Amino acid sequence: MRCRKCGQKAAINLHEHRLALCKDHFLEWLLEYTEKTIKKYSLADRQERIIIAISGGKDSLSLWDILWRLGYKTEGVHINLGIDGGVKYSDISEQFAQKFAIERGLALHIIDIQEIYKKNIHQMAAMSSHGKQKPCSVCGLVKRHILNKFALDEGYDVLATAHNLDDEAATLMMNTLDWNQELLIRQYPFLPAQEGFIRKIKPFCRVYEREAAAYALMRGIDYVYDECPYSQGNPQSQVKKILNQMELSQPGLKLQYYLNFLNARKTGFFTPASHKKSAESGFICSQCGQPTSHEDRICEFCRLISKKN
Ligand code: Q46
Ligand code: ZN
Ligand code: ZN
Repeated sequence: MRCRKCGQKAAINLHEHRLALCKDHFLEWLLEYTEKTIKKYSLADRQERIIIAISGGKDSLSLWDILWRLGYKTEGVHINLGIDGGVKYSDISEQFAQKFAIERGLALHIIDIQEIYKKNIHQMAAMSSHGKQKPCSVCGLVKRHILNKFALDEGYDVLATAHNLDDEAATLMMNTLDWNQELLIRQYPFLPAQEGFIRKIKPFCRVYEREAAAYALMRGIDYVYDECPYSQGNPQSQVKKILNQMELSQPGLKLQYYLNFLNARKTGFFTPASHKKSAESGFICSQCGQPTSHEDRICEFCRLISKKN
């Protein structure tokens, strides 16, 4: 297998694009492809201050490296959730994020929830009826709240997350399995700013997880290899396995599935106009100032952290 651009031995075969590339041309290609995604969906421009959510994994560090190389104004924010899982998962993730930022002279902000809220994510989850078995839904709520608050308080223009195509396709499948209109409406490469919400973008939404991993390896980026100990067996990883099976016999299936959904939106399906009410709006939380759907004006996050053990 030869690189289509230079004829050297190919390092990766991008089946969905029918394109084989050597290491140098793949690194160049992923930068161009990410830039095309940013332009296609008008995600950001080079004057804007972008804050990127950095987990310390392959996706977020590859995304940061690419946006930095493309000349976007970026800083990173990492949330230490206090997850141990026998491998000191959170502390090691933080170390990889720090190392990456120091090597490139980039600013990384660390938010340690144990320092601020005196509880790690297990303890927060144990206080919620949603989190008794697994902390993921509480973890999602906490991360969304903290990232939004930090980005608004510090005056960034936009919050970027490294959700990749595998994440988006799995989310889409889960949202269609129960026809969750609220979530289908919100699923797009960007979410516009609203009162109390920063604009959010996903520049890797068309990038396969294996491509983000290949980029990190070929670029020599050190990242945390271990998955979060809670990721195994969660519904999203089960759906990912099914989609991976299907992709094996039909290369490009995930990309087509996601892009066809975006095309369907253009014709009016699952667009904000087709469904008027947003889930997280209506009232302002009296404690943190962020939007909430609760009439008593206390948002889900503030309810959670005010609970006693
Ligand atoms: S970090 Fe948090 Fe994920 Fe771990 S506890 Fe679940 S949600 S799996 S992306
Ligand atoms: Zn080449
Ligand atoms: Zn609140």
